[in-house]
Amino acid sequence: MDNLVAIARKFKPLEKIIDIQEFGDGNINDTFLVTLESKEDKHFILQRINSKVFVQPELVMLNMRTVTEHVRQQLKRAPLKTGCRWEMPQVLLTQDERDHWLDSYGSFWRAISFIENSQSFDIIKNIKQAREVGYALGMFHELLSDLPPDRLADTLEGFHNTPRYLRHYDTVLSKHRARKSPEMHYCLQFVSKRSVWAHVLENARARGKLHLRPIHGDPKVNNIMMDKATGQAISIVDLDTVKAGLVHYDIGDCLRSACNLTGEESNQLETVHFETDLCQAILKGYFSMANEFLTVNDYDYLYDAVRLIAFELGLRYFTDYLEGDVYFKVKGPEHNLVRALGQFKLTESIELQAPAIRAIIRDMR
Ligand code: GN1
Ligand code: MG
Repeated sequence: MDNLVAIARKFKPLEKIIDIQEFGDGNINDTFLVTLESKEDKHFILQRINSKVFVQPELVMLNMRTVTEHVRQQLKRAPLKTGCRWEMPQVLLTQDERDHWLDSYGSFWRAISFIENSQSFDIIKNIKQAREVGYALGMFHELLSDLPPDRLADTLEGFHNTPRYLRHYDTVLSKHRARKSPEMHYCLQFVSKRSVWAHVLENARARGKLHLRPIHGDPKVNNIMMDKATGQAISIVDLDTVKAGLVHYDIGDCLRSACNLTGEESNQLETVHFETDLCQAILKGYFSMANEFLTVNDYDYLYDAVRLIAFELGLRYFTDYLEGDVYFKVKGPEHNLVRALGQFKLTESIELQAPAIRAIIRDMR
């Protein structure tokens, strides 16, 4: 704690720190909420970046600053309607104006503003919230739609490139010698049956049907902040994976996380189900903002996107389980296996409801 206070002071040397608590349940970085005595900005977020995952964390900061500055300029040019609140998390600087601080162990620390009077949810409570979640992602894409994607550094090579995850999985599997449980056999078969289809988005990109744009990379439901008083979505946080990608990765990730009322950390695998009414509300919210920049081809791949990102996350969890939990933080030896099974059940539920999901997407055009 003393150490954390000293680190927090690097970013707010003049304010009295009254509390520091672990915050959220991110799978990669270590996150803390710092409470200040100050009357205005009472909180900020302090994070230690996992530099095994983000090997050039200074580029992560650069991307964050590029994106937040772009949105600031954009909102200055075209302010939102009155009554609409939209905030971007801001990078806080140290006294000597750096966007991070390296401690004596070489850990990379950074501080981000906290969106006051807001909350996020791991599991959506109603249709109105679903619409707000979609609206937030649409707003984010819309605000960045004129930022050239090559202005953003590639901070995580291969992120959401499913064929690349499959290649890594094959390598890991070829070295795996331990006995395989029935659950593992289920996962092995599950992946093998879908490994050809899993190239769908990257193939479309290679054929020039889909194009790179600035994306969030991790717009899961609990990264969307809602105003505590109005319930309106007002921000999307966790900008670590902002970089060039397909908007399909974002739409797929948002839907796979928000339409699963069991949540991705539950072991109640038999209740995992993809909720199409939530999917419809999220897409309505999304398209209320994001109609302008999408092409006909973009719509054609939306069903595959939601199926693929659920499958891909299952594959990433399962690979990490086989590899000995080297990427995602875990609470026990079977944690990544249970998470993988959850995402594969969700993929199955999406597949079983394909006609309904495709019809919902068709109605959005
Ligand atoms: C990781 O750490 P967190 O929770 O923000 C992961 C995402 C996954 C997510 C699943 C850089 O995000 O891709 O969808 O876990 N982030 C990275 O909960 O791999
Ligand atoms: Mg994240």
